[in-house]
Formats: sequence, structure tokens, C-alpha cells
Amino acid sequence: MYNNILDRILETKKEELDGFQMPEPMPRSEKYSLREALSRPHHALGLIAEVKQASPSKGLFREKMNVPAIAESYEHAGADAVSVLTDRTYFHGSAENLIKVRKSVRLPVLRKDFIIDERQIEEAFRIGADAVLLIAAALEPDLLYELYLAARERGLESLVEVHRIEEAEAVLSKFTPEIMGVNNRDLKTFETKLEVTAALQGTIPEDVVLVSESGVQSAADVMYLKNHGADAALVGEVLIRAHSPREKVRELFG
Ligand code: IGP
Repeated sequence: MYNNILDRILETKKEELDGFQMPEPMPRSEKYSLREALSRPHHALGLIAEVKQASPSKGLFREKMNVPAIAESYEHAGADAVSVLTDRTYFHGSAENLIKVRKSVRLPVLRKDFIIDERQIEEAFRIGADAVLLIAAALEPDLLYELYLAARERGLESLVEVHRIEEAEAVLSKFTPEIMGVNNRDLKTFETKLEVTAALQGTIPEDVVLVSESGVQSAADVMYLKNHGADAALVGEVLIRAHSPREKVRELFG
């Protein structure tokens, strides 16, 4: 019925939006800028550490997650920002997890979800996110730009994710995002290779903060990305699986 997993996720998202209920706004104290944090990273390469309990390609990473403890360990490890998967159906995430992270760290928090509607932007603001993910493979360029503007109006930054050169070019022909993510994983096939970042490096303007996403497993990977134009890496699985995320960050980022 579906050509690929991304189409299936987007179909589910649309269905779920039929019953959408806007949460009450959380009290917000400080605001944190993802772009600023990644512009002066704690390590040689910036780090966005991700809270992710499961994924459609790999299943459950952990039976249980102590979200505040994980978020605190990321902060102590010198992560520059925290990403939180809020999609429930495919990633076992939740808005509650993001709220817990927001309360646990003094770092920018990225809402990681499949955003296709402005209500999800307002929701991200209300639960305390500083930034949202916008996925080029999931959105027509016009809609992506509208959502980017809606986020900006709400004071939220956007991480605009691309995987193919054509996607990057389509985005950049409309506007220049402050922060772009190159997803090393193809969301339609799950194939993951760090060379995707190297291949897109030249397409993304110098002054755009470039986040290389997915598939980082070793210190050699971190070094590779640093040498191929990345300003930061977005790392999920290896940190979530680690007994000590802090030691894992030290091992990978030095
Ligand atoms: C993290 P990894 O391989 O370190 O667990 O990947 C992150 O890049 C990945 O979760 C991700 C993602 C996405 C998930 C990147 N873009 C879009 C869902 C939707």
C-alpha cells in the first residue's frame, strides 16, 4: 500500500492531526538559541544529543527511559543541544518527554517530529521547544517555507533537513535557512552512510550551520564529519544505548 516508510509515517500523522488538541502553554523562563549554541560548541564538532526510545528501522533501543536523567547526562557530557523525538507511533516518543527535557537542562531543545501543519509549530512552542525540525522529503517547498515562517514568528528556530542534493537546491532556491541538517539516513529506505554529508557539503552555503544527522558511531565518524564540512552532529542511537552517555560522548568527541 505504501511505497516507503516515510509515506506511511506521513499518512499516520495526517490521521492523528484529525484529533489534534492544543496543549496549554508551559510557563517559559529562558530561551536558548540552537544556532548560537552550535556556533560555539563545547567540542571540536557541535553535538545535538537525541532522546529516542525506538525507531521504525531498529525497534526498541531501551525498555525504559529515565528522561530527566538522560537529559542531564547529555548536558554534563557537554552536548550543545538536546533533540527529543515526540512522535509516538513510530518512535515511542511524546510531548511529555520534551517537557521533561525542557525542565532538566539549560540547553536549546529541538522538537523532532514529522511537522506538516502549523498547529504542530504552536504546540512545539507551548511545550517549551526552542527549535523544530522541518523535513524537505516530507514537505512541498512552499509549505516548508510557510512552516519556517510560522516557526520564526513564534520565536522558534528551524533545522531544515535534506537528504538529496535536489532537495537542498529546492529549499535554497526559496530561502536560506539558518541551520540545515543533512540526514545521512534515507527516510525511505533506511540506508545510512556518512558520505551523504560529504556529497552535500558543497551545496550548502558557508554561513549556514550544517548539522550532520544519523549514523554516527565512533570517534572516526566524528572526525570524518568534521573534515567534510559539518559544524555539528546529531547523535541518537549510540548515546541512548550507552550505559554512560557521558563516557560515550567523551569517547566520540574527545
Ligand atoms: C539520530 P542516529 O542514527 O544517531 O540514531 O540518528 C537522528 O539523526 C535521527 O533520529 C533522525 C530522524 C530524522 C528521526 C534524523 N532525522 C527525522 C526521525 C525523523
